[in-house]
Amino acid sequence: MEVPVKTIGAVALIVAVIFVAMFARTTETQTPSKPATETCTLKVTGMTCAGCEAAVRMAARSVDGVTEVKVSYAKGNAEVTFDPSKTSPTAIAKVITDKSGFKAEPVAPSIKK
Ligand SMILES: [Cu+2]
Repeated sequence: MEVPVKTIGAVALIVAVIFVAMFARTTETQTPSKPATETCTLKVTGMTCAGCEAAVRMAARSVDGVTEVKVSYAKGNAEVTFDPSKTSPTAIAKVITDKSGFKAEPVAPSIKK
C-alpha cells in the first residue's frame, strides 16, 4: 500500500505546527521563571526626618515579597519594589501604616488592574 504524497505533506505540516506550538509554549513558560517584580510608589504622610524614613523602610522591608525600598521624607513617599505574586501595594501600605505609624497609601497610577 502506498501513501499518497499529499497525505505525507499534510502530516508533515501538522507535525511542524505542533512542534512550533510546543516550542512557543516552552519559551512562554520559561520567561517568567525569573521572579518578576513591580515597583510602586506609596504616599507616606507625616515623615519629618531620616529617622522617619528608616522606620518606614524597615516596615516595608518586613513584608514578604518586598525586594527594594526607597523612602524619601522630603518627597513624602516610598518607592517599593515587590514580587506581585506575594504582595501588593495595598498590603505593603497597610503594613507601613501599622508598623511605622506613618499613614501610607498607594499612589493611583501605580495600582494596576
Ligand atoms: Cu523623624
